[in-house]
Amino acid sequence: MARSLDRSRALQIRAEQLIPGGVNSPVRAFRSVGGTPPFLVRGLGAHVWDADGNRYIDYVGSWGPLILGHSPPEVIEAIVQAARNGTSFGASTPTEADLAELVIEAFPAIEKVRFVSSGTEATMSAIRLARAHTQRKFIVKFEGCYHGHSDALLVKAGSGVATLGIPGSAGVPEEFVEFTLALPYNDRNAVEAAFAKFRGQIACVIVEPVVGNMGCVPPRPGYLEALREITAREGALLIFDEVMTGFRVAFGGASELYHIKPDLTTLGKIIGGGLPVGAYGGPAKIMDLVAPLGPVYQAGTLSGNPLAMAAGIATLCQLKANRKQFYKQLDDMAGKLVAGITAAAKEAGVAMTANRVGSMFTFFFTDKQVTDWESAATCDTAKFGRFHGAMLDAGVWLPPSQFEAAFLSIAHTQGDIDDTIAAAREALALL
Ligand code: HOZ
Repeated sequence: MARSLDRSRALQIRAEQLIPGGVNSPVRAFRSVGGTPPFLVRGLGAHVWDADGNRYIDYVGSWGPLILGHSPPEVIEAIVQAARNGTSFGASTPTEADLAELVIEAFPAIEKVRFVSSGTEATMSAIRLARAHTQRKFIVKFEGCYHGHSDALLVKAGSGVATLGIPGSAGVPEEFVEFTLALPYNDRNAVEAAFAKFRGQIACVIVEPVVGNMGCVPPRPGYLEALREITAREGALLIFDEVMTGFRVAFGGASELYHIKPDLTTLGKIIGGGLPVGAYGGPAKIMDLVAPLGPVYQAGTLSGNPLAMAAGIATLCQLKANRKQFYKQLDDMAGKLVAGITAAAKEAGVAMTANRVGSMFTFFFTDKQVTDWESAATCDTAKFGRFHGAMLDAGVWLPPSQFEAAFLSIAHTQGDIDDTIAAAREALALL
C-alpha cells in the first residue's frame, strides 16, 4: 500500500522555493527515480523515519559514513561531549592528532594526513599535490568514477552527474579540463596507451579502487596491480580515492583488501562518523610539500573541526576494537541480502546483475556483467525507478539512483535482511 507523504510533499514545495531543486545535493531530488523524496527526520540503528512517520530500512546510510548505523550511542556521546567544550576554534585542537594516528595505523601507505571538510576537498587537494610533486600537468581519471565536484574532476563523472545524464558541467571552461584524461575503468590497455601518448606528462592516476559512484563496480583481478605497476614505472603518482571504500571494504580500505600501496590516499565519509570530514595522506616527503612546510596551498576554517574529529575517533575505535568479527559480520549479512534479492529477480524473470564488495553493493537492471561505465549504462533505469518506488512503499530505502552504491551497516539484523528480501520479491514480481 502506498505511504502517505503529505508532509514530505509540503516540505519539498517549500524547499523548492528557497533551495535549487529543493535539495543541497542533486541525487536527493529523486529526479531519476521519480516520486516525492521523503524528508527524513530521524535515524536509529538500521532505520530512518520520514516527516509523515513512515519507517524505512536504510541502505543509504548517509551514502556510506554510517557503518555503525544511525545514532550509535558512543558516537553521539562523543559529539555531545566535544560540543560542550566549543564547536570550532580555527586553531589546533588535541583530537586532530588522535584521528590522524588512527588513520595512519590503518593505512600503511599514509605517513602524514591532512584533514579537510569533504571528499571533494580531499581529492582536489591530492591532485594539486600530485601535480606539484611531479611537476606535470595531465591527470588520468576513469569514466563513471566520481571524485567530487571540483572543475578538473567533473569529466565523464559518475554519481549525480551520471544519474542526471549530464556529460560534464556547465561553468567548467574547456581549458580547465584540457589536462584531464578520462579512460574506461578496468582497462589496463587504455592506461598504457595514455602513458605512451603523453609520456612524461601525466602527474597521477586517480581511481576509486572499488567504484561506488556508477553503482558498485569491483576491479578486475590484476587491474589495480597494473595501475600500480604502470604509474611507478612512468614516475606518476597513484591516488586511491577511498572516500567510500576507506574503513568500509576493510579497516584499511581497498588498499588492505587488494594489498596495494598507492602514493596518495583520499578519505571521507566513515572517518567523520557522520559529520563532515575528508582527508588526504601519503608519504611524509610528498605531504610535506603542503603549506606551511611547502608551496602547495590548501586551507579551511572548519578543517579538523573538533566535533567531526570526535565523531570520527569514536567510530574508528568501534571498528578497530573488533575489526575481524566486525567486517566478517558485515560481509556475511550483505552476502545474504544480495543472494536473496538476486534469487528473487531470477524467480521473477527480471534481468539483474548484482555487484558486491563487502558491505557495498548495487542491483543493476541489466543482463550484462557490469565492469565499467559502458556496461553500467546498459541498465534499464526506468525499471530501476519502478523497483525503487515499490521498495520505498514497502519500507526499504535504497539509493535513488541506478548509479550509486548501497551500504549495509552493522546495525542491520537478520530480520531486516529477511524483510528486505520479502519486499524485493513483491517489488520484482510487479515489474
Ligand atoms: N553524490 C553523493 C553520493 N555519491 C550523494 C551525496 C548526497 O546527496 O548526500
